[in-house]
Amino acid sequence: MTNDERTHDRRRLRQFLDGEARAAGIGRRRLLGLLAAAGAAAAVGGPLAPRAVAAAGIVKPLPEEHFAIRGTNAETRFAALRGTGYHTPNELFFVRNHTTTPRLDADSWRLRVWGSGLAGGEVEFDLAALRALPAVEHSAFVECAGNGRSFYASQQGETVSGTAWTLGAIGVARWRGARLRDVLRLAGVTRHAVDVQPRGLDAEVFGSDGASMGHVRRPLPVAKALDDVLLAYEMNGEPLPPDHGHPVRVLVPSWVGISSVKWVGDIEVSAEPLYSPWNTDLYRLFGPAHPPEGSAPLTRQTLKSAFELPWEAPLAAGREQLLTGRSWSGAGGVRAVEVSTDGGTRWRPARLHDTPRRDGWTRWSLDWTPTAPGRVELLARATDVTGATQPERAVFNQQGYLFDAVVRHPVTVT
Ligand SMILES: Nc1nc2c(c(=O)[nH]1)N[C@H]1C(S)=C(S)[C@@H](COP(=O)(O)O)O[C@H]1N2
Ligand SMILES: [Mo]
Repeated sequence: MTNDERTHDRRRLRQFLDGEARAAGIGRRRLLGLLAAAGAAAAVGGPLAPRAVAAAGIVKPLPEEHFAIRGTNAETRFAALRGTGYHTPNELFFVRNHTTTPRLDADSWRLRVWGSGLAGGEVEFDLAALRALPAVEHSAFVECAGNGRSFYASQQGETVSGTAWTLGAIGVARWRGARLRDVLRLAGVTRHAVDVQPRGLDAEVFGSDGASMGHVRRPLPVAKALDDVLLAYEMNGEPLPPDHGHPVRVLVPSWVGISSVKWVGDIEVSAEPLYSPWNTDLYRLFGPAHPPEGSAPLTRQTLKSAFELPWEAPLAAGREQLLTGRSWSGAGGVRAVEVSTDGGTRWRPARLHDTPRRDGWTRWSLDWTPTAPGRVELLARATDVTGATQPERAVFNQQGYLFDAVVRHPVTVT
């Protein structure tokens, strides 16, 4: 194998780890080939080892008890959220990076707003200009569209591409910043504008055959951009941390995480529809249940529930356990949660600790005294304010987005 080929294979393996398998056109069989080509050393301890990649790419500490490392990404362990309160502490918040966290200087940072949807030319903002605008605080989740993806394989026997998240690619924070609406108005947005496309200052992303996909960017319809979108510079009362977009990120409440572009450097305002890999090949639904060109670009997140318990948690028989968890929906607040401790035969309502909160989650709990030792599957099923309830099975799509089915969480009664 030539050096070039090896570099190419490593890059493609890295893309797979980054969750870009479909963009890179890597199937399962090809992945196995790539793993073999990269060599056992790379797979277990070399430069491609997930921990080494993440250590190089994510700034904050990633203790084993708080995070599972997945390629360039770090998934929050749900068990670590127990007792942490409503908002996810910044140090526990999951990180999803297409490449690596850039170190940007807030003083020299500028936001350029430009494009055919403006009345005049390009307008530039610095951080002081954003801070001078009315500040808005919005409590909202950021959740990856692929959160829960691993359950397509483990529960439904379906092969999908992308980062094999369990349920921890979500966090809820208090975001504070300027309204995108105010910035667009100041920049002279016209009634001809249709799409608004923020772009990140992190490194370019490489797609199939090593071709650049450019910087992370995804068009947002102007109606959403003028509604509740923020240019956030604070997260839970602190300046935005490096991994979450310092100094400024876009925050698009209730929508798939990719919309909330981190490290935003410019925003194109366009009188024509815009396209990027992140609203064409990626972040649409492909598969037998969907049109050949894929679904419309994804917008709102779906309905999910998670227990704040380790996978295979040991629980003592004959002792009362307080089961806790969280449920959330992109369609509105969660108004009811039922829990089954017998694999799905009988369901009991959980106690809710939050009123239904749009763009947020509802914490819940339930007492349970396991009787006989053995393996038990715990299930939690949420209903949101629209009346939607989590189904038993999620509708397949090739990239494993928007998993919404009830997850079967195994515990071991001892
Ligand atoms: N510039 C940039 N913005 C980005 C990304 C990225 O890699 N680069 N990842 C996106 C994805 S896929 C998700 S799910 C969220 C994750 O936000 P977090 O890392 O703050 O949790 O950021 C989005 N914004
Ligand atoms: Mo994501």
